[in-house]
Amino acid sequence: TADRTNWFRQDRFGMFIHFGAYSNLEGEYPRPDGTVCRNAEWIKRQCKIPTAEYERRARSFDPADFDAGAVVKAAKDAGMKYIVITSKHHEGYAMWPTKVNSWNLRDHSSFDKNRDILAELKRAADAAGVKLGFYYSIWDWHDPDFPDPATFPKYEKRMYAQLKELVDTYDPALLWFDGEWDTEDPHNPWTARDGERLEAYLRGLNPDLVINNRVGKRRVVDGDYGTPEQEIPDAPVDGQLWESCMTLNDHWGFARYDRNWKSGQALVRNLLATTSRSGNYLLNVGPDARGRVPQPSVDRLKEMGTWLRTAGQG
Ligand code: JFZ
Repeated sequence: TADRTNWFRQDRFGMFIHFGAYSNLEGEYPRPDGTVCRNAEWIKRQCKIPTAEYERRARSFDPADFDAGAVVKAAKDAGMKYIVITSKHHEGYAMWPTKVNSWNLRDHSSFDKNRDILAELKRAADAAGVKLGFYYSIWDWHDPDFPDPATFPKYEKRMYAQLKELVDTYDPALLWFDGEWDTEDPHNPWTARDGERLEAYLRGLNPDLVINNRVGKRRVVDGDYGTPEQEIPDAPVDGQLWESCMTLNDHWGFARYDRNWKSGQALVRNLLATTSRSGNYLLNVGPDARGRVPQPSVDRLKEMGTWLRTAGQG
């Protein structure tokens, strides 16, 4: 563990990217009755959007302005050393051309069929010396085999196949699991044993993969590091490595109505509070429907980088 997490202990500061079919709605679902339901990456669930309607809305998803070079530059200018992008969030939509199903950015969108944003990010990140990792949700709202314990093994097989695609195709440095928890959804069949098995499988694919603890149900013993969310703990739990993830405003995915941006000063304070307690800081941006990182996010990242480069010099 000590060896494979060396870079992670060094790098300290990363960019989280929440980007999916939900981004195409930009946080708003106009209901048939004329009211508007607001959410971000949970919009399908929270606004009870019927699957057929959600699929219809994903058809027009065309993030043509996604610019991997600009994303990596924004991260690098901020002082970030690694990037973790959602390869598949709870909605089940794959952001790469998976062969496992057609619920993905190549086969179910209006996006250029020759583009692959994960490949673009990988290339740009490699060129800039920035590491790339993937968020992957175990919980899947789209796959009909997920919620039924009788069919769950079929889903699990597809999940393993998708993860193998990700590891083989993009050689990620890190995997960030999520959706392993017991939610209000009584149908999350993920067990402690499933987590152990998955982690062992991934270690077999690539022993250097850094994996977060949400791969399993046991939090402290599963994976390489803990993941407190939107909070900075006082001290590590049981000596475990940890990484605190936070957003720049109040949402992970893009929400056009959310202008509650944290100040550059507050962000620097959070970064220092985290790193001074031996934690990593993973700070989120949510690109819009066209794939652009919102300007207020870019501005704040720039401010952080400027502060980091000039602190104590002025
Ligand atoms: C999850 C997702 O549901 C959310 O959309 C986002 O991706 C975030 C980074 O992760 O939300 C969580 C996950 C774990 C906890 C709470 C919210 N938790 O452990 O308390």
